[in-house]
Amino acid sequence: MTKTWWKEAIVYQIYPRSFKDSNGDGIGDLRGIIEKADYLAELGVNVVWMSPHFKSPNVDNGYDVSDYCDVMDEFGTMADFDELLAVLHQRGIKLIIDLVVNHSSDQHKWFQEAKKSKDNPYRDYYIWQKPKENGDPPNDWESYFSGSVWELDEASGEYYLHLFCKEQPDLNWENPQLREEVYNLMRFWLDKGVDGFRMDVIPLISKDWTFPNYPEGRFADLTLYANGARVHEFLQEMNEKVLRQYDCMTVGECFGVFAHQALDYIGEDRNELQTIYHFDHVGGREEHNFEHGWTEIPMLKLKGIFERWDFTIGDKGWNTIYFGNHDNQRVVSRFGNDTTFRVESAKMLATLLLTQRGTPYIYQGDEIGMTNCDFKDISEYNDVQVLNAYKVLVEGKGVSAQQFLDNANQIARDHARNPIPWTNEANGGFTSGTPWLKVNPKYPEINVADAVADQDSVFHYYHELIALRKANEALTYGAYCDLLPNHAAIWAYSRTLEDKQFIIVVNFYGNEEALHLPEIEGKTLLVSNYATHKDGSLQPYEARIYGM
Ligand code: TEU
Ligand code: CA
Repeated sequence: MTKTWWKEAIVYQIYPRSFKDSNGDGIGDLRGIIEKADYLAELGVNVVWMSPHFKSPNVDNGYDVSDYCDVMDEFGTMADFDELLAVLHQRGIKLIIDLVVNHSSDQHKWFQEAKKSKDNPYRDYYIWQKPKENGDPPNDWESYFSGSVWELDEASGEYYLHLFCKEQPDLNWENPQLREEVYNLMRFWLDKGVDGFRMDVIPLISKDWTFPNYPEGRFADLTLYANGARVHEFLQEMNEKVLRQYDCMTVGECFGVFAHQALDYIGEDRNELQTIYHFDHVGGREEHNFEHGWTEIPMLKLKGIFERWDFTIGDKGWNTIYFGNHDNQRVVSRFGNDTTFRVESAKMLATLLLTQRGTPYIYQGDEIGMTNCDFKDISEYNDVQVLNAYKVLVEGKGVSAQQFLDNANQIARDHARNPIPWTNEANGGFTSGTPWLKVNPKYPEINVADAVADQDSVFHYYHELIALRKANEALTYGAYCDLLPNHAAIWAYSRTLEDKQFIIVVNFYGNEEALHLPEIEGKTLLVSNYATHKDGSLQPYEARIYGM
């Protein structure tokens, strides 16, 4: 297997709106990230993925782009961006940015033009369909953000497609001119020196132009939009015309791509993307919605998913490891225990994140063990996903408001978007003004300054593991082997490269567990989230890393 920097990457995801506000308007910005560049260097990460920083009316917080080659007003200027890139590069940190080209904002010049008339040159940049005879939309598809995917444009009498909200019209990738526009904007950023792209919902760019209704039994199965007939042709073209010309990293957000399809995107012989990330362990809409809530995934199933992806990709491609991002709840609240064992379980999850085969992604705030926030009322949320769902389910369908709020308080994306508490001062030191989204009220006890000051904190554990991974190729490239595949509470595996081996053992739950693992005999305990250990058992959420 070839060794490359992006396989050795330890990625830190920044959601700029929530990271650090530098000018008191309550919104995180690029200068705020510049202020904290030393913090990122201290943590030890070597790649930052920054969520969208482009001009946007912010219906979906930047995932609705109105100018791909300019900076969002609230975030600063192009000069700030250039400085941020330089400041990161000076610290040995590469920067990958978001590429959101399944859809644009309805405020983008292209869409504004497209709406003007059916023969406007930009009309075909989007996806228009005539109504059915009775005036209904072309089919029964549902949007990721509730309601039909079709919005009627009164002036022309045609519907346009939007898989997300109506302010995010889908772009028409069948149009070669649109594709050239995308390649040009990619070159614009690459020529500035950015180191690659995280590609938003990239498997959705090729549509089924027959626009069939959902097949029987799969109503509102949103994975059906993925892997369209021409997606690989488009990605190969993008690779040939742009990506191949640069030493850059790509990671596709691959909702609707299952393990058996992964190598079609990332196989080293495919010339498409380098890496993708899947949703198997974070759930689709069936397991995870505002009406019925959320089903916890048993660890046995969880490690099965990781094993399957590792095995399927093998040495023909490269995997991605993550437990959370800006679209999910906080990892310690979701997979760990955010009350009694917050610190222990956050460290246990860090252990799993940073010792598997595949590029790990740390989501901002997880390195200090941030928890979900307590959202009490619909007015406390900002995310269009939860607000739209409230309208459709509570105001439209009669779902009880309390039931909705209980579910939202577990799964809403805003849990990951609460501002980072930098200190124990007012608003966690995130802003001197009024934060755009509530600061988690736990900031007096969970904040960066305290975590950095405390040698036993989650922060220092992340720091230690990052350093260990960087110093040991076996933790990056070593083969993964599950040592207790049938154990329902203990996740234990080896990572082996030539004559180097690490054994990782974690107790995923809060009960003490008996441990029989001959593989650790005679090995040295290198890292653990507990100061003292018992021979034949693991304490709640205990994690250990053994080496030679
Ligand atoms: O996410 C796509 C996506 O599938 C999620 O919005 C999904 O619906 C959600 O995780 C389920 O809870 C990407 C971005 O990451 C997201 O922030 C954007 O809102 C979305 O695309 C549209 O651009
Ligand atoms: Ca600001």
